[in-house]
Amino acid sequence: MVLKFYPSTFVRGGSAIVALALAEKQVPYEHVLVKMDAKEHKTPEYMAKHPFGQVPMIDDDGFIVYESRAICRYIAEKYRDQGPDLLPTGLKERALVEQAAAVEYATFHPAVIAIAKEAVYKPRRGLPIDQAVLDEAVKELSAKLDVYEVILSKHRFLGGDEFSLADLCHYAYGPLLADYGLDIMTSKGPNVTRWWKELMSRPTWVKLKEEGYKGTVN
Ligand SMILES: N[C@@H](CCC(=O)N[C@@H](CS)C(=O)NCC(=O)O)C(=O)O
Repeated sequence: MVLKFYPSTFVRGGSAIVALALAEKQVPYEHVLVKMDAKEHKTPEYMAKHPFGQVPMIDDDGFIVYESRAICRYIAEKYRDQGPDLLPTGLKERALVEQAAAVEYATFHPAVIAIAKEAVYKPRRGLPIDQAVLDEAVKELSAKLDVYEVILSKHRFLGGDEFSLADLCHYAYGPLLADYGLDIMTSKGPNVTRWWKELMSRPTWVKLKEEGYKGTVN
C-alpha cells in the first residue's frame, strides 16, 4: 500500500522536510489533506494516530510515524538504496552527520524560531514587533552562523562533503527568513552563503516550492 503523508497546508516546517525527503528518495506517496482550519488534526480519529494532534505524520501501510525528523530518518533508512544517501552507514561518517543534525535541532532551529516568533507570527496575529527582542534573536542566530562558517570552510555540506539529513533538516524553517525579508542566511560569511544558495537551488526543493505537496498517487 502506498505511503500516506499528512502534511501542513503550506510547504514549511516539519512537513517541508518530510516532503523533501520523499522527493529526494523518489518515494511515491498519497497526499492526505488535513484541513487544519477545520481542526481535523484534533479529531479523535487523527489523535488516535498522533497523540499530540499535529502534522506532519505518515502512515506506511498501517505503521504510523510522527515528528518530522524521525520520519525523515525512517525514510532515509527504508529507502537507503534509492536517491542520495542521507544517512551514511560508516561509523564515523554517520557520527558526523548525526552531530550536524543535532546541531540543527539544538542550535539552528531554536534560533530561527525565536526570530520567526517576533518577525513572522506576531505580525500575523496583528501584534507589533518588539525590535529589541528581534535584534537580540538575529544576533543569536548570527553568532551560530559564525560557527557554521568555520564548519563549512572545511567541507561542502554540514556533515561532510555529501548532502545529508543534517542539511535537509535546515529546510524546515531556514527558508522562512528570506520569505519574510530577512537575508541573514546569505549575508554572513562566504561559506554559509555558498552552502545556503546551494540548498535553496536544489532541484527537488525548487520543484517542491513551485508545485506544493503533490502526492504521486491521489
Ligand atoms: N516537532 C514537530 C512539530 C510539529 C508542529 O509543530 N506542527 C504544527 C504545524 S507546522 C502543528 O501541527 N500545529 C498545530 C498544533 O500544534 O495544534 C515536528 O517536527 O513534527
